[in-house]
Amino acid sequence: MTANAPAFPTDLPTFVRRSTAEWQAADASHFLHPFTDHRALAAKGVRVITRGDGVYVWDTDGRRIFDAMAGLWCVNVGYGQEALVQAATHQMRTLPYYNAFFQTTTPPATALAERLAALAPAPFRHVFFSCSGSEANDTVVRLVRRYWDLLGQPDRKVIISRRNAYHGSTMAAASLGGMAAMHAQGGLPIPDIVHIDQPHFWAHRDGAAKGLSRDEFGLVAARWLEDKIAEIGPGRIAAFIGEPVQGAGGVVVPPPTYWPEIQRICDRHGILLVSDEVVCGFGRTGRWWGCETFGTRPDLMTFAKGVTSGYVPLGGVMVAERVANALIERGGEFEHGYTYSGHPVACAVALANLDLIEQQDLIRRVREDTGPYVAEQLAKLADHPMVAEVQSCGLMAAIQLCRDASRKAIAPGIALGMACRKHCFENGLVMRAVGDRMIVAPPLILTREQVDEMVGLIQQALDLTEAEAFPE
Ligand code: PXG
Repeated sequence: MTANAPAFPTDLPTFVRRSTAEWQAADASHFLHPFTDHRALAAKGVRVITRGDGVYVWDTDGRRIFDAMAGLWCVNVGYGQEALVQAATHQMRTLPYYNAFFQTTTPPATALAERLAALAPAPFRHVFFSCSGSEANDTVVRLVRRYWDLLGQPDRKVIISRRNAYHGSTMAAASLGGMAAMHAQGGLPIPDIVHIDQPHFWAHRDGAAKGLSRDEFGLVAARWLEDKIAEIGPGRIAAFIGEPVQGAGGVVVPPPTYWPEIQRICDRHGILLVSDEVVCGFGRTGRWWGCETFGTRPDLMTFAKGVTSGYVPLGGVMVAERVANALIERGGEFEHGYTYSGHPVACAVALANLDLIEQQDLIRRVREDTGPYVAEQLAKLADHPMVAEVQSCGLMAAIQLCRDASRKAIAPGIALGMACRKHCFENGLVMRAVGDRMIVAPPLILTREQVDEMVGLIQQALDLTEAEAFPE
């Protein structure tokens, strides 16, 4: 594809053929977007993305944009994969929908359950399907409480999570999440969900991490879990949940000492460990599951996004034997489920997506080639005056912007991350800003040449941000 390819392929349905301004007017009038200040968006005008190919998307003005966020951490196999389209088309023709309630299934749902069990670490042989990561994490809250009830320990209700974690936007998932702004809207968290601080070396540099090595800080941060367990009482704790690498919180890669210590503490108190693999699963960290990169043995793993590369919505919970056995052998009916649990079209697309990941050897490529190459290339940015630290893990990376670049006075009132993000968009790059931390998570099909292109675009955005934030 060239940079000047038309915005609209000629075979698109006619409803797509509107000008950018027409789309913006219709959108401002009718579409309440997620996580959006609607008044600000209406004033500015929404960006309309019309199509994608590989690692690129195009907008209604025909501009090509390098999608270094893989949509929203999900388009792992990149855009335009015909095998996924074929799988969806075939399944829609054969059987577009049937439910998994009332003692029925469909071939794609059962085949995907079997396939996921084979891909997951040994104790996982069962899966519960949802349509999203939020619903998967809601399912976790019900599952862990049900588990402890079945084991005759109904007092174990409390789930410990982390500040600045993101686990979704439904009532339970937003409660598990540690986003203060989300809790402030709607009276969250729901009861019996508590939070400890995150293993964020940079954020704690003037506090808990001061004077410590990363490894030392990893142990300190893990022991916040032990402190919380002692405070509440071990007999009341049901589970601990965490993303192997916090994604939406800013690609916070924990010190290598952190997760093994968390595992030790969970084992010691017999509490369930839940790994939220919604972002880290399906190759993002260079292994099928993020917990494999960090050496934990969770009891539950939630997933979504990369399971279908975002082509259609699907999520779920991998349930290890310990929990599955209790549910199956002692449980009777588990009063929980969604109309679209195990949706046959979504499951068929997931199977084709997993085939593609395997055929293209994407996970090994991330682990041994593109992941290390991204780390190497981004490390070169560490000397840029705007950059305070660079962190990466597989194909997810963070660039912490620096407020005292060049030791010049910073422009008053400037939001560095937002300024940098604006320069990225203007130069044809999607990079997310979390405060002053810039993050990327490109499609796993990324080539070395595309890594060079992405890092070049990031460098340009940093130069422009520096010029804006630190004028002479
Ligand atoms: N867990 C994690 C780790 C996530 O990143 C969810 C659960 C919820 O998944 P659903 O499918 O319900 O959205 C997510 C979602 C961002 C951003 O700004 C990230 C997500 C969603 C929206 C925005 O980076 N991740």
